[in-house]
Parts: sequence; structure tokens; C-alpha cells
Amino acid sequence: MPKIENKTKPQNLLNEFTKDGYVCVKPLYNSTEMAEINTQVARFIKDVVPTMPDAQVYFEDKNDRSSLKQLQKMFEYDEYFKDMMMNGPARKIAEELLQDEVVAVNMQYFNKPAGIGQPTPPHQDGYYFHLTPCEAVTGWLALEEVDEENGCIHYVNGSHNKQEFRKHGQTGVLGFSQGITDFGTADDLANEVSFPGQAGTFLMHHARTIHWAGANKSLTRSRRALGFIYYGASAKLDVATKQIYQKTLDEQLKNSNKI
Ligand SMILES: O=C(O)CCC(=O)C(=O)O
Repeated sequence: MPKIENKTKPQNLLNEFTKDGYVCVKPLYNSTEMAEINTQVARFIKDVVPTMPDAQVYFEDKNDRSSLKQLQKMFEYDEYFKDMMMNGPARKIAEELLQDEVVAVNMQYFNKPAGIGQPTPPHQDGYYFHLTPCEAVTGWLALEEVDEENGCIHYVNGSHNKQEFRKHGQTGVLGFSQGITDFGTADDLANEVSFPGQAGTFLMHHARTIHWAGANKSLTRSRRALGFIYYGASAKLDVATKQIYQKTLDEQLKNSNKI
């Protein structure tokens, strides 16, 4: 059984991040603010998603538009989300945790639709960031209540401390194509922490922190969240490797008829 994280306020964000590889702020946005954010997400899905390229809009079932699963780069398409990404509290926390200026890289929507939402395989984001040094963070904001039933986030506490990435391989899961192939060691299981919480619960993890989420087992509830990826400004991106990685991935997804 994973330990459940239920602290409401971290004592010191940077100390906790350095020690654990993640922070949890409960809540980052209050219920009035979350209602507005959810209204804006619904507007974005209705008005903006139809204008986005296929490679940035993933569905659990491509033929069922109600099965929207993931969006990429939301902040590049919309002023509201651009402001949230560039000037909101997630960016300030990223700067504090990385002790650096940050570069805003991606803002994602993650949904696990009721009944069909797939698990998020255990992975380390830095494996596909291609950064040296690997100094980057991912923020994650629950748009609704999350728990074990609909697929809340799990971390392996302290996993950011090992400099080497774990071995990753193809998962076949759209949106999370790479997963750790030997996940489930005694160390993984002993240090597992899960993060159920209300809408507004915010997590931020280091790019080496191992994380995953279960499938959505509920037949009635979705599991919606926003992701915020920031690179440390001093980390160097291997642009050529990253472009080859992205191109190969997009081609694989097109060829397997997933996007
Ligand atoms: O929402 C999820 O299930 C996973 C999100 C994730 O892996 C990430 O933000 O890096």
C-alpha cells in the first residue's frame, strides 16, 4: 500500500523538493478560482481544440471526440492559458525549486475519461527532455477531485537523487510512449507515495522523479488535470536529438493510426 500524502502546506518548498523530489500544495487555487479555470478549460476545448493540429490533440478513441485524453502546448494557442503559464503561481514555484530563471516549455491537459482512461506508465520526464544538466520540473494541477479510483498521481520519494535514468521502453500508451521497463523494485515499492486531493491540489516534481497513475476505474467520473513543464534556463537542450525523438514518435503514432 502506498503512503498517502496528506500534508496541507509544505513547510519549505525548496527543502522538501530537494529531499523528496516533489512538492504538494493543497490547494494552490481556491474553489472560486478553480471554477473559473474549469470554465476556461471548457471554453478552450470547445473553441480552440478544433483549430489545433492532430499531433497535439490525443483521444482515447480517435473516432470518439468525447474521449479527449491529452492536449499539448495549450499556452501557445490562448491568452488566458499563456498568462497562467507565464505569470501564474506555477512559474514562481518552478523558479524557486530550480533556483533559476525558467523557460516555459509545455502546458498540457490530461484527462482519463470515465471507464476508459488508461494508466500512466511509470516514467521519468527527463528521459525524453534531452537536457544537460537535467534541471526541469513538471507541475500538475487537479481540475477535479482525484483519488485511487479515478487515477491520482504516485511518486517514488527520493527517486530524483539517482543521476542515471532508469531504462525506458515503448509502452504503447498514447501520450506516455516511454515507461520504465523494470519498475517495481523493492526500493520503488517501499518509497511509493500517492496524492489524492480536491480540485486545486498542485504537485510539482523534478524531471528525474519517477511517477505514474492508475487507470480510471470509475464509470462515471473523469480525471482531469493541467500539466506545466518548465526547464531551468541554464540547462542546455540537445535540439537535434529532441527533434529526431519527436519526429519518430509522431510518425509512429500516425502509422499506428493513434493520432
Ligand atoms: O496525468 C497523468 O496521469 C500523468 C501526468 C504526467 O506524467 C506528467 O505530468 O509528467
